[in-house]
Amino acid sequence: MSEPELIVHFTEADAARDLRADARAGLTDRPKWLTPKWLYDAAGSELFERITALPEYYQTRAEHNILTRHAVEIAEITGAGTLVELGSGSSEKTRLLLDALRKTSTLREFVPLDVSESALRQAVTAIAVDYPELRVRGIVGDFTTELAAVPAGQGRLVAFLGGTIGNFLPAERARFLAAVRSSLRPGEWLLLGTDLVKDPRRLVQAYDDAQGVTAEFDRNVLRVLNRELDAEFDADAFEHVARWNAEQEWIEMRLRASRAMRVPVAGLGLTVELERGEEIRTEISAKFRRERVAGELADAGFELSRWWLDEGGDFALSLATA
Ligand code: AVJ
Repeated sequence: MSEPELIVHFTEADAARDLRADARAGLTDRPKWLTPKWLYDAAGSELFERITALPEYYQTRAEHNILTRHAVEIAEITGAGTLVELGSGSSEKTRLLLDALRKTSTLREFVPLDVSESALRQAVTAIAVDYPELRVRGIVGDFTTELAAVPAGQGRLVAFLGGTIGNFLPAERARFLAAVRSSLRPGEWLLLGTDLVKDPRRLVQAYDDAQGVTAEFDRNVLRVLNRELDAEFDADAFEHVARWNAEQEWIEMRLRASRAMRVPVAGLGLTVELERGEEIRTEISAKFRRERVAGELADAGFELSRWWLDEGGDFALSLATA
């Protein structure tokens, strides 16, 4: 086994600076908002892992179902020498792809990119043990800005799974896809996971589960602000709200103040005032139709080559070529 490498493009100091800028922008805006990126500290990542096992949250299982059935086909079509995974987290689903690419024996290198250095360190070590023939190069970075750091490989397949692209606003999504495209050479590949538009009741349940795990995940962002910015949010005084925005076709998570409050945020030198019932938007999670995915990929300079659904028809994987 060759030792896994870790390239740090994004340090704790960078994260702290970005969090401050985001929190200041969002908490002084009307309506107030926070960026979903900050939901994933150690506690938040653990809560998200629990979400993926909830009966209401079908996305992870659905994407797993697609990969189980089509990973070999993906390997055969792309013949990728380098697998790049954006926002890889624990890289669990990646193993399905790695196994398939290993079978077709084209794969030489795995490059996971994630903001969380600790998650990446664990993932990279585990993968290097189980796939000793691979060169493993983890990049600690923000996948919205750090794509240029992805090394030129031998025929790259960039995987952006889990439906995370849904967390971008439409303009951010367009910018992101264009950046991915410009980091690739013609003939290289993008594998993109997107959740699909469906019965709003199922969508709302997926983001407001009966056990309240998603509510805790949502409220955890306030605990992150308390710890990182010396804020004094009483997280339990916020109610978790999941709402379907039919016009935009996205789910919104919000935290609703159950009483009026003035919250000191010492690290930003400001006090956040909330009215009773006022909401802070903490996430959007866009849901897609095939035409939209194909159109947005085309706008970014990709051509949609394959479109696969899980057996329930809930989730899609797109394979597109640059
Ligand atoms: C990890 C971004 C795909 O948007 O469904 C889960 C995060 N939020 N429950 C999603 C999430 C609430 C999730 N992604």
